[in-house]
Amino acid sequence: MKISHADVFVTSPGRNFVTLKITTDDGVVGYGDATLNGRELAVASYLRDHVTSLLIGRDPHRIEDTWQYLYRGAYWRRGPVTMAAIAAVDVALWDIKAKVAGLPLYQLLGGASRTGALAYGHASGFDLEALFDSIREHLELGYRAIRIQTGVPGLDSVYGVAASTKIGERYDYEPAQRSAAPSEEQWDTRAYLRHVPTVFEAVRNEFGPELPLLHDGHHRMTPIQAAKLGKALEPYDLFWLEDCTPAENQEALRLVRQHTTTPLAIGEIFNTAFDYQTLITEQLIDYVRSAVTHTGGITAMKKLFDFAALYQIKSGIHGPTDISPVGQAAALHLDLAIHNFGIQEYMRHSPETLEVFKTSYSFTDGLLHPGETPGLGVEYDEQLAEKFPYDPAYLPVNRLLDGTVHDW
Ligand code: GCO
Ligand code: MG
Repeated sequence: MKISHADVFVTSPGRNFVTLKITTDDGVVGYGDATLNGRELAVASYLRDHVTSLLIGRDPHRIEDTWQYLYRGAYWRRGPVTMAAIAAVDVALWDIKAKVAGLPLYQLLGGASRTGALAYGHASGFDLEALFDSIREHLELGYRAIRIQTGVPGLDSVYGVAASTKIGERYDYEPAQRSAAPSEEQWDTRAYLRHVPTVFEAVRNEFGPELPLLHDGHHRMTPIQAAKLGKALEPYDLFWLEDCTPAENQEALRLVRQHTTTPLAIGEIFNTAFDYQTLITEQLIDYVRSAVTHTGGITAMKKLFDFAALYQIKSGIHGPTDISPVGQAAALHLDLAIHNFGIQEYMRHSPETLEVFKTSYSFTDGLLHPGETPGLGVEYDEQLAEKFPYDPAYLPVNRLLDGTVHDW
């Protein structure tokens, strides 16, 4: 068996996605997600201009060898563009291998360790009333764990707070405004730090102590600010506080950890296990947030989770709507199979996205399941995809009130 074709598709059914399709000489097709929000065309070019021709004629079953060939062979290692491209090849090859075996992919990863993957959804609202409506709507949909983001008094908009709280209306809200140039938002950390604990107090009073609640700090705090927030949120028993600092400086998490028992999750912008080395070996975090799509695919993620498991650190795979249904399906197969599963982010794609990508995963009583279709269980409708051409769209830029550019 040999790879005979490798094609890259860019489409925008509601938002932009990059998909790699690998075809074998006996007609088996595998898909991989190569979407990097706001930098989609860079990954498409990396694949088209530097990778697809290298794949032709290779044995699709040699997944580890192909991974090493692309990672080491390029000489230039790591980085989001490279690792998204490698991830797309890796996931497409796993899709092919599982289809040839006639098994859903999770069976090749060791089989199911659980009946389904606990998912969390994004509730948000600019004020408490809108937030409570959004939480209720998520509970009605069956979510058993919920991320909470709100507006901050004095700021006009905050990234992560949906323009409409109604799922389906403008639920697919990222970037906040889709436009050819990034929109600009304002930020005030002191106002945020004062406000967030009051929101969690109100949510606990309204919804009780049991519901697992999560919060995303989006890299906006310094270590001492993050320590202060983690400590202030302890009475509200968070499932996790995410991306409290820009964790390129892994050592910074020592300070946060010394001050708070609020569980910490980090890693959606990381792309290799090396980004976690100190965080994991010193047990400075509780959850690994990498996306399969941005961290080298299933091969690399399985190793990363096995490494994390040695330190009782669990998974919390990144699953926003800028991960395509192909990337989301890959995550669900891992979630079902690995022992140290924690939780899976699940934002739900728009109806247009789900017409282009036909999925076989399901969401029942708060649990996701990848389904029993051989392979990943996702089909890509090329003809329909062509009707949704690439639409330049950027994530926002954040500025402090004095104009200084800040993390968003
Ligand atoms: C999350 C994230 C996302 C990112 C987005 C950027 O926790 O889901 O923070 O919403 O901002 O994936 O492309
Ligand atoms: Mg996040």
